[in-house]
Amino acid sequence: MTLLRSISLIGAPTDIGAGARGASMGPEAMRVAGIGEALRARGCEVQDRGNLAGPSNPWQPPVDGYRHLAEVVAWNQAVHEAVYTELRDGRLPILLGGDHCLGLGSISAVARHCREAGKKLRILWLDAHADFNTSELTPSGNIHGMPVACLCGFGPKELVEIGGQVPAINPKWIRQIGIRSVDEGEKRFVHEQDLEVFDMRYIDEMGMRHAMELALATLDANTHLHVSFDVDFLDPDIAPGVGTTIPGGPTYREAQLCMEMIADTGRMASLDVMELNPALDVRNKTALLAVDLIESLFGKSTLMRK
Ligand code: B3U
Ligand code: MN
Ligand code: MN
Repeated sequence: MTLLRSISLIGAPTDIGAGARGASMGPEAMRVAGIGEALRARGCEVQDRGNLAGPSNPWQPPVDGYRHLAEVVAWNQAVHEAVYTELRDGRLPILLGGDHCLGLGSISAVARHCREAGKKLRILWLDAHADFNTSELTPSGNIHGMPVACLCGFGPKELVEIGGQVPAINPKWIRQIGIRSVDEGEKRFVHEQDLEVFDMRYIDEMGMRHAMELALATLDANTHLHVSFDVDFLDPDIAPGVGTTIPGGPTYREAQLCMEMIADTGRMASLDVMELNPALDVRNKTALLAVDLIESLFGKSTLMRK
């Protein structure tokens, strides 16, 4: 299926929530890899809104379990407003990260939009990590390991309140795919909150097709599907340009199938592309791969589909 959509690219050039520097260069690497041209070739109308502005990275240790909390709040507020504005104008926002702490600003805006438009929300979280830490559970204080918990209402007031309603989302709306690195306390919390996780063991045993069939089940014509794509979802052999590589991720073919099955639903209405780190990449190959996968997400396929 081809999605003829009006798309807005929003760059969020920061690594404020990450454990390694460099995701701040992600938006430009995606542009250099041709994201705009690729989407136009799919028949989409594309506006590049340029980059958001925010505080620089002071590279300080955690305070009370959080690194750079004030700066993370400022960046997320900017992301929230930008994503919300595009949705309100009937456009499909693609957030170019930036580290994954910004998923909070993006998804809280999507949730606000869905509340106002009377839509159901389903979130696909493609990631090696569950990103479900809190200040008590985190081994690092890095807020890119916390956005899902914050969206579900577990986190500092300034962050959980960004969308205007607490919690911004219900954990039942999320499906996590590709997970293979979860911290000890985080594991218990994922279980307690009953997150629906298709981890790599599940994908190995049952296949990407079955995982995606379940993750995409019960979508209807009134569902807004949001995809939060942390590039470290992919196996590091094919995607080395991320801050936290975890072996044993989806292969090229598995990732393509995942994207194709999302495209087939015709329901995707917003997208985050996060954690791309050009400082760790090889000749921009991870950005080129991300663009290739995004083409599939927007309906590129080998043959005409029935
Ligand atoms: N769970 C670890 C590592 C991590 C989470 N997200 C990323 N890395 N990219 C943490 O620090 O919370
Ligand atoms: Mn992540
Ligand atoms: Mn990750």
